[in-house]
Amino acid sequence: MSRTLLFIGADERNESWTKAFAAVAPEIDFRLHRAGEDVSRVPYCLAWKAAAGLWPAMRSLKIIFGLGAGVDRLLADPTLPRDVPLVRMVESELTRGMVEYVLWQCLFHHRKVWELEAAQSCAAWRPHTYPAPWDRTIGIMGLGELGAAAAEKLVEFGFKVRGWSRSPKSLPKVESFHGADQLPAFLAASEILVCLLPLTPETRGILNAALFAQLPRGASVINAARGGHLVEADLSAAMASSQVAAATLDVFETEPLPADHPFWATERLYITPHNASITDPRSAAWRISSQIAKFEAGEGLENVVDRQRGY
Ligand code: NDP
Ligand code: OXD
Repeated sequence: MSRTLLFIGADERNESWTKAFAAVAPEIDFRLHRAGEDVSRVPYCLAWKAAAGLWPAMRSLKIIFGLGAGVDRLLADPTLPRDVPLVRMVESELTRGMVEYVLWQCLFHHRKVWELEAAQSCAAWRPHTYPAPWDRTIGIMGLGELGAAAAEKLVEFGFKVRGWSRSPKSLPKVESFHGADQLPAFLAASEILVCLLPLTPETRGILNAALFAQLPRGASVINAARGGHLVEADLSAAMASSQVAAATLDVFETEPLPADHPFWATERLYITPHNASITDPRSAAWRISSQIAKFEAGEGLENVVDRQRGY
């Protein structure tokens, strides 16, 4: 069987991916996609999104590997083959990077760094107090690959951690909530709310006015999942009324965030450019090549997206 893996990435990291596969998985015939080439016999591809007409042209596909942990963009394409397994990205460096981001931002909001910024801007020596981590509750929406790893790290730091997922979970020292019925109870004590949900029809727009109103007054919101989770105007209103004191957003409905977007100038709203975590080509090449080897040996694939659930 041909082991061609077509890379449909179209980003400035093409060279890193080529080098990673050459170093880690030389048995894979890794090729960068070129417009107009014959793709009818390609068995494997690694994609973030494909140009119009490309999916139907790939008639021999056996596995589609998603370049990201989130597959909402791929699933939104009605031409994506429905009968080919879609494997999302799960790799140790992507998880480590997200844990680092969540810890960094939770500590930032826990210590209310904006108070220091305000004091420094007028050369004022103004020591402010903050609770111990065990008196601070962090709520994580989504207790999957990334949310569970982030929760574990926050627990290690001594925070009170609670998580919300679709199905019940049992994680050491994490108070778990699940389903729509338990969302209000989960939110009621979440002083720092972290969103690590996949974007699905059920979760689109979940970070909205009704949700912000259920948080403790002066809460912080961190969205590292997808821009589509957030109703932007609702966050602006919640921050204007101080119901939400501060926020960090890594993801946006429109990316790059337009230069004239009001978020750039919103006080206590911190922006990172969708780089909370980044897939590592070497670690990903290793994961993908081992999945291909297992698949060819007749073994099952891991991290296959459930098309019904949308993640
Ligand atoms: P997983 O699929 O492993 O986890 C998803 C979690 O969300 C699960 O716990 C799932 O519940 C829960 N969930 C899904 N739908 C609902 C719902 N309707 N109500 C309650 N809980 C729900 O995903 P990952 O942890 O790997 O990734 C999460 C997201 O992070 C990705 O989809 C992507 O959008 C984003 N991401 C962002 C990056 C960035 O740089 N900003 C980098 C990587 C990912 P259950 O466990 O019960 O199924
Ligand atoms: C992802 C991302 O989903 O980088 O992996 O956003």
